[in-house]
Amino acid sequence: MAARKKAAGRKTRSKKNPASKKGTKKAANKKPRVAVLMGSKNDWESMRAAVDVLEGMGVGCDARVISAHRTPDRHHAYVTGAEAKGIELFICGAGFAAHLAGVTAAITPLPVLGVPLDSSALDGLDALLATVQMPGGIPVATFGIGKSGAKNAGLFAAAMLAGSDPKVRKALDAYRKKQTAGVPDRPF
Ligand code: AIR
Repeated sequence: MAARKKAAGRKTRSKKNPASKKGTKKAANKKPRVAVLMGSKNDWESMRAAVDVLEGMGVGCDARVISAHRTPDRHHAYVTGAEAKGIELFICGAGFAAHLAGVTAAITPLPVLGVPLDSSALDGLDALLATVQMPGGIPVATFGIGKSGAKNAGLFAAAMLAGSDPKVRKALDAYRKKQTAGVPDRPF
């Protein structure tokens, strides 16, 4: 809820691609391989963590505000047309009754990574259960609640792409190395 207040006060980004401004320019310049969908522009504060990680590794993202509930036609048109445009996987973040990842997985054979967001009075527990509890047959790989879940979804997406892309593999190895080097021996 603190996050919600923060989100309410910040500037919004381009409706078409919230990643199109400063700090996330590379994502807009590269041919997108990962679609990062979110149910509301207010989710960007969390979901940009996925975009930041991926574009930091040179992977283009297409960040979109698409709601399974509020914009079902936009959702269907985008998801069904994504593979033809070069999208290889989806990261979907939503709060409340978060059906975005599940409904996306229902209409695409591409892998769907789900991020439950803590935008409701239940702090994301509702979104976690809605995202993770998919009926057998339509999988959604579900991550932790909120920004850290979005970051891990980005890293997981990079790991998936790294299997067939040596450049992404190299970037992922470098990311890990830097992270390890940044952990101090002592807390003071
Ligand atoms: N949401 C939007 N459409 C369907 C869902 N589940 C989610 C958004 C956001 C929350 O509802 O993902 O986290 C509240 O959206 P808003 O726009 O009211 O802030």
